[in-house]
Amino acid sequence: MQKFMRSRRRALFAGMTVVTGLLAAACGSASSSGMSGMDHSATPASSSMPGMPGMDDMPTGDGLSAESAGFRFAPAGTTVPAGQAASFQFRITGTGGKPVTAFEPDQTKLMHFYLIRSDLTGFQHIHPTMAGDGTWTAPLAAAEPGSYRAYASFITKDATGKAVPLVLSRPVTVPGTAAAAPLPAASTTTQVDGYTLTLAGDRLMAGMSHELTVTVSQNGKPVTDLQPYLDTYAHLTAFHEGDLAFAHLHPHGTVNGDHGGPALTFEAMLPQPGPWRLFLQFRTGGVLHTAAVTITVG
Ligand SMILES: [Cu+2]
Repeated sequence: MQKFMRSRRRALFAGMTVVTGLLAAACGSASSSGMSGMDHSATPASSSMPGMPGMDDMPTGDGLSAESAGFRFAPAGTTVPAGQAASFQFRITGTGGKPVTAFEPDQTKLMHFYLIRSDLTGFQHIHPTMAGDGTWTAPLAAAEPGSYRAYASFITKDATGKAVPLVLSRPVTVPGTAAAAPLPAASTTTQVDGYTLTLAGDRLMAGMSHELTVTVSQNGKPVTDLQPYLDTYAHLTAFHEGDLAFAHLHPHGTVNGDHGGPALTFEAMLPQPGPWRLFLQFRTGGVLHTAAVTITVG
């Protein structure tokens, strides 16, 4: 059996077969060893390209700025109460601080909102609703105490009518005693709700585009009844350990009914080297599943 070291230099997906499933994304487990907070930031946030249309016009960059291309992520507050459902309100402001109310659908939604804790636990992916005045409300599930980052991913238009895809983010605090969970070791497999997901592909290098294949199985059999979720068979977001840089991995192919799987192919372009936590969401039988796995980018 292969052992997985969290080395940045080795090939992660080199055709290895791994049988061990492991997933422990629970908050508050064990001690806080080896966890780097948000202030650990050896990597500059300069790899983002604000306003640059990406593949399929999807938002690009590392998502670490609160402001880009004249647009700003403006939360009503940056503190969220611990341990209870809460509303997170924000606006996207443009020229002169005016709230933006015109957005373009991206993967069927006008706004995608994400929350992640500094130890890469506590993932939330929400589709907020917008009031007429441009105030978005995201219904958050209960969050454990800690330092978080909140991200707004959307497509709006500039003054010339050109589509501007953006991911903007800000730190958010959930008050209380925070117990950080150590990041699970890098792996090519993970499990959720009885499904096993296996990752395959070339060694991922920072800033380069790679194909990443995720194969879904259940009890050793290929799964072929994935249902569309947000116009795709799987939604994959990734967060970088330390600075919490954000990446959305673009799926290949089109959806055709409830027949997705077993193999899903993504275009993986992760802007920074080091450990990333991947959150892969897929739907079967009307239920949304969220799997998590750590990968290392060279
Ligand atoms: Cu979304």
